[in-house]
Amino acid sequence: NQRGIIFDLDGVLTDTAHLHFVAWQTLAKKLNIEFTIKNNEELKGIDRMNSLQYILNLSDIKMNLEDKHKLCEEKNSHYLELIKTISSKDLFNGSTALLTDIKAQGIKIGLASASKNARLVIKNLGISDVFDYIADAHNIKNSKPDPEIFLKAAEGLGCDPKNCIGIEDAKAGVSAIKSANMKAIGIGCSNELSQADMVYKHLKNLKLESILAL
Ligand code: B16
Ligand code: MG
Repeated sequence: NQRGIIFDLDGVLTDTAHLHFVAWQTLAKKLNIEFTIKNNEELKGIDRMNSLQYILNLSDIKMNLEDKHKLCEEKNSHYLELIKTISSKDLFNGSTALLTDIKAQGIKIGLASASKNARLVIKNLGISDVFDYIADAHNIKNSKPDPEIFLKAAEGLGCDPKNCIGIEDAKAGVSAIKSANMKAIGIGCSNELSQADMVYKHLKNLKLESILAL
């Protein structure tokens, strides 16, 4: 009955959303598409290609797949430049304490991130060693809200999904956790994340005792 806690990365342990925003907005400007911070909210948890498609849908631009891949590459090179500056000081308050408490209880820790850059981000944050298993956009086929990434993480941890708890900041992510038959903790706005079993405004408000009481 091994227990596991599976973390989303962007928006749960650190805030890379503003860096994704800078990179997408630069690209949108080039295409003459207006892309706002509010639009960016919709991209949380959404993979790269689907994010580009969302932006193109704000205009009437039609594009072939090859060109879309080129634009994804371009956005990603910019994003890679931006995440070079990330370090442990970018971890959200409370993350290190929570991760340490979980480890001390012998509970497995997994990562379920839609980002292909997840390994690089956790390396820069200095928390690579914390994770017993990493599921990211490289080892799954269907993106959130499909449960695949959380199921993959549970399997990798050697845990039954019913003994796992997922933590997410995105609506699509919370849906993915619930479809995987796990308990879901939302980080952010309770109206937005109403599908979650409990919601905290910030990770620092979340304590291990509350997670285990779920
Ligand atoms: P990349 P998460 C997601 O990460 C981000 O929330 C989302 O905004 C981003 O588009 C996606 O990763 C893909 O990222 O272009 O780096 O592969 O929240 O699932 O950790
Ligand atoms: Mg997220």
